[in-house]
Order: sequence, then structure tokens, then C-alpha cells
Amino acid sequence: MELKALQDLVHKTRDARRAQTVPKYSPNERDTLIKKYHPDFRESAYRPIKFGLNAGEMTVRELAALLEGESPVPADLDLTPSHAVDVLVIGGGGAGCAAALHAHAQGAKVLLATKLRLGDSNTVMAQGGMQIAVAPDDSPIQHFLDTLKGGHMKNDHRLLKVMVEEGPSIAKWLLGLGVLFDRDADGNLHVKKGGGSSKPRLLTCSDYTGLELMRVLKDEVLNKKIQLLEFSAAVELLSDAAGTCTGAVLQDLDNKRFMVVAAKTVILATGGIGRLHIQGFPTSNHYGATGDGLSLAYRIGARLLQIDTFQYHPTGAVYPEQLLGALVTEGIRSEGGHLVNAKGERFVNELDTRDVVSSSIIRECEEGRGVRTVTGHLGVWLDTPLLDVEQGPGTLEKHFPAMVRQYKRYGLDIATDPVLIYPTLHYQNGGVQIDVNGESGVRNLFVAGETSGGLHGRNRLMGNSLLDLMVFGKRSGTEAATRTKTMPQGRLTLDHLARFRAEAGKHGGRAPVTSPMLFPDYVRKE
Ligand code: MEZ
Repeated sequence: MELKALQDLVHKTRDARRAQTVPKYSPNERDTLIKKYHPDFRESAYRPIKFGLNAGEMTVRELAALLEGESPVPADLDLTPSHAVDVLVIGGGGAGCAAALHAHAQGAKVLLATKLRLGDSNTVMAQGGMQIAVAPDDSPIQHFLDTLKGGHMKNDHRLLKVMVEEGPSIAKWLLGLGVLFDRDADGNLHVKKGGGSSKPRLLTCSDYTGLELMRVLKDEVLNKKIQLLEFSAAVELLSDAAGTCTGAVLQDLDNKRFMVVAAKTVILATGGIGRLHIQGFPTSNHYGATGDGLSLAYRIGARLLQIDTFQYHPTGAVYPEQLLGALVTEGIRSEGGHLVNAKGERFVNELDTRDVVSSSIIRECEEGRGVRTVTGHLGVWLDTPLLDVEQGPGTLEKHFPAMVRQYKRYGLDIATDPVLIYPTLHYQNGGVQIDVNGESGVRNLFVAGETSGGLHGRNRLMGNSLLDLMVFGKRSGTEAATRTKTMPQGRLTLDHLARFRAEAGKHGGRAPVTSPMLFPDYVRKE
């Protein structure tokens, strides 16, 4: 059937679908579905890590290669520092900015280095909101339980407790800085419901929540005159004889020169991994999301956890091709948008957890009920016009202005026609193991935001990453700075790298990739 005819079927079946309730799957059905269709369970995509602290553990091939990759830093690099600071923050997204601001507030000398521009990050691309239990009938305990359930009970309870309990104070801090969260007619904070949550708990700024947060955080970093190095990528960490982290080697992306930074503490906030395009998936992530922090932390001796689990957001754009993988916010499903297969049928409760919804979309497509574009991409429909039908004309434009514009650029009107979607690589559920202050297993190396792991278990709930990065950005920034008050700068060596190289040598020598890779290698792939 032509794409247009299939699209018409969505319009024709709308009234019947509106009268229908799709129950959630039972725990057994969810389990069976995920194991059969979720990409985390495709065994052929995985292999054991050959060496390092996580040796023998399974992860996706793309990440395993990166962790075993070769540092670009020569063993005999002159380690005379060009900068000496108390706290070095690596990463210019939400976690990095929050960490830098809180470290600065403690009186520490802070340097924020980022490989692109300040703000270029997954944070800025976050659309649908930030979960914080602020509604009168909600509570941090309820938030805790929802998140635990969504994460298949594999979340680190200590981290989760801290996150949900500190949420309300984070909301207060952000409001104080000038974040314009949506409000109801009485002026109270407006909360929306996300998939897998028992209560409406999402604070939103239309469908550009992350952009609004970054607007304010970026301004604040600039206003506080925190020292900033843009286009300066971290390519190696530094350690002393005891293995404590003592700084980093940055690379100036303009002239490719290495710069050595002596720092009493380092905070890694380099974000996610989507641009590795695990298993060939498109991604919703920004151009720099190449998992840099994971390889840096791994080489210096930090333990990683749950690095066999990734989030494939159910609704990534499939058409037009220019938008392939771009996020179509869960907010549209939260407001009632249906997922519809090629037969015009709903096939899942749209507000189930993301792993369940993504698995069921993959099932529909694998079992022949998907819609194929002329270039061969498969997807199912997200019935966007339904929102205007249900809630009145202009609803989409009012609540999802960024989404409306995203499609309008290509001549598509999502208020008139449904959009084609398929799961897109969105988030790394695991990462570097941290304690409640964000410190990794390596002394004085802190990790905040998506680079860290344990908090979300095996499936993150919508809106929990923005809260995660604010809470652990704050905690790591505060602790990393406080500690420096009584601490001398440690020696700068590449001893850990020498050890890592020696171990790599025992496992077949030079790895085929340079790590961190910094940018996606699209040219080589084609
Ligand atoms: O937390 C997220 O990943 C999020 C809010 C995404 C979205 O669908 O908008």
C-alpha cells in the first residue's frame, strides 16, 4: 500500500481507537516481550570486554572496542601544566554546568573544558520534562517506587533515594535562577505524566525543557566568570603514583595541540554514547555523544556498571530522512497520542515503560505490521492529529511548538497528518559506578550525569535524566570543591596509561580504534 493510503487508514480508524482502552501487559508478558524484541537482548551484538576492571563482562561490540581503544596521548608527553586549578570539569552540558556552578559556589578555582561549545549536549535536546515530586498528592517515595519499577528493580537504592529527595530543592534552585517552567491558570507549577509513572510529575518548559535549562545554566556559568575552554576535548586523565586522579590532558581541536591541566579533583560530565550508533540504530543524541567519559574513566581504573543496557526511545523520527532518529517527545503520548500499526490498530499501552513500548514497535515491524518508506526504513504511526481532535485545534502548536516546527521545515504538518516513528538510541542506562557524592572508584575522579551509572537500573523513566544531572552535578561539584580546600595538588603522571597499554599488549596489542573517539566516524562507515 502507498504511504499516503496507509496514512489515511490512521485517520479512518481514529474514532474507533478513541473508544478503545489498551491494557498494560502483565509482568510476565512484559518480560517475554522485552527478551524477544528489545535490542539489549540481541546476543550477537555483544561480546566480553578483554581487559581492565570489567574484563569478562558483556557489552555491545561498539563500546567494548572503545574501552579497549588506544589513547592518542604519547607516553613521553611533556606534563608541564598550562593550567592549574582546584576543580576541572569536563563537559559543557547540564551536568557539567551544574557541577561547575556548585564548585564555584564553594570558592574553588574551577575550569570548565568542553569539546564543542558550552551547552552543546544531550541536555539541550531534552524535550519532554524533568521529574520532580512537587505536586501536593505526590511524594519522593512515590517517585522512588516508580523509578525502581521502571528500572526493573536494578537501580542503586542509595543514589535513587538521594535523587528523589533532593528533587524539590533542585526545582527551587532552578526557579531562583530564572527557569520558566510551565504553570497552570492559577500560577502553580504545572505537572504532566510520563510513561511508567503513577502520578503527573514532569516539570516542563513546553517541549524544549532542556533548552530552557541550558539557557539559564549557560548564562549563570558566564555570569560567574567561570574559566571556560571550548573546543578542548579531554583525551586522557592524569594520575599520581597511588592511582589518584590529578588532572587531564586536553586537546585543542583547532591546532590539535595537547594541553595539560593540573587539577586537585576532576569531574567527568561528558554525556552519553548515542553517536556510537550501537547495533546500527539512529540516535536522538547530539553530535558529540561518543562515550568519551567512559573510556577515560575505564583507562584510569574506574569500574563501569550495567553497560549492557541502553535505552531505545520508542519514538524516533523515521520520515523525512533528514530527521532520522530525531526525538519525537514522549510528551505527545503523555497527552494521548496513539501508536498505530500498518493495519490501523493500536498495539501497546502508549504510556508503558520505554523498553516495553520500543519492544512492541519492533515486534510490529518484524511481524509485518510496520510501514515501509520508499528508502526502506520501517516504522509505525504516531497519531499526532489526535491531540487536536481530543483537546481542540491548536493544542499541538501550543504544547509542542518545537515539534511542530521541526516537521514544518520539511513541509509536514503534524496537526494534519500522523508521523512515522521507530525506536532511536537515546540513553546509556549504565555507566561509571559512583557513590552518593558522585565519586568514582578512583580517588578524586567524580562523574555526573549520563556518564555515570546505577541510578536508572535497566530502563530510565522519562524526565529522570534532567533531575539526575542536576542532583549529581550539584553533589559532585560541592564535594569535589570542598575537598580541595585542604588538599595539595598531586603529581602528574601517565602511569595508569602505561599499565593499561601493557595489559592491552597481553591481549593482542594495539586496539583498532582511537579512544576517546570524540566524533562519530561517518566517513569510514560508508
Ligand atoms: O527524559 C527523556 O528522555 C525525555 C523527557 C524525552 C522525551 O521524550 O521528551
